[in-house]
Amino acid sequence: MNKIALITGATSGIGWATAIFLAEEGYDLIICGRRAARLEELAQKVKVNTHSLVFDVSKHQEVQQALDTLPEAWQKIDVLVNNAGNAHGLAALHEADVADWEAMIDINVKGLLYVTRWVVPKMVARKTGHVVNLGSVAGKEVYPYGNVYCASKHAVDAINSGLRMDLLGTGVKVSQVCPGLVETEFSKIRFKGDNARAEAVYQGYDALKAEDIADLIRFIVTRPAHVNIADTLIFPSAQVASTQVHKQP
Ligand code: 8X3
Repeated sequence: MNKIALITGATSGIGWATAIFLAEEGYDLIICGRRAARLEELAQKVKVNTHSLVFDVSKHQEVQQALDTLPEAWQKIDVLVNNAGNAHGLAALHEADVADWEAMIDINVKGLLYVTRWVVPKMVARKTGHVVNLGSVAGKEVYPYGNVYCASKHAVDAINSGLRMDLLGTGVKVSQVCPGLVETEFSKIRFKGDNARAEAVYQGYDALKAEDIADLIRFIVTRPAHVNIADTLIFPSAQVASTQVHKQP
């Protein structure tokens, strides 16, 4: 049996591209998300064995129940890519929608924890494994109106470091990928379908593509056993910080 990678949020963007790149590396894939039809489409596209799990990462019971259905052979997960996550809204904290906060904390933080809590004990038992967490530049700095999204990604940053410390000596590696501006569904979700506003985020420069991040994840998981890329920050060349982007008119 090939090595196995489990990818959350595999229905689009970075998760989708990572599934394709890890399949190219010969990984069998457990692809997870809420949209069954998209997982089906992805399963058809890759040339490796796949197992699709449809669940909402923010619901602890759903996460556990879905993962518990994995056949024994599929439970030997070598790589966990904690990719599921999004921004909801961009607003001053005192004016923001509480439901947006709930979504970001539940998905970006608690969802990542739920999946990790299920997968990592099995990695520890096998003395091998690699967790790759999708952080963000928003986990390294704060930008105006980003408040709770930035807090959720700062939490991922802390969880990433804490998990690496807790797993010292177990044979399980922990890495973080922190992208800047990547052109995916990210802004469409943040701006709740206001596509003109979402598209404007990526205009006037060459934004990163989902494949650029997937390529970095592929690099990270294909290093030799003695090498752990603990953390990475990846920007488009036209960006140097969350609020500093060189745009052509
Ligand atoms: C995505 C980066 O700057 O759009 O996490 O929030 S940013």
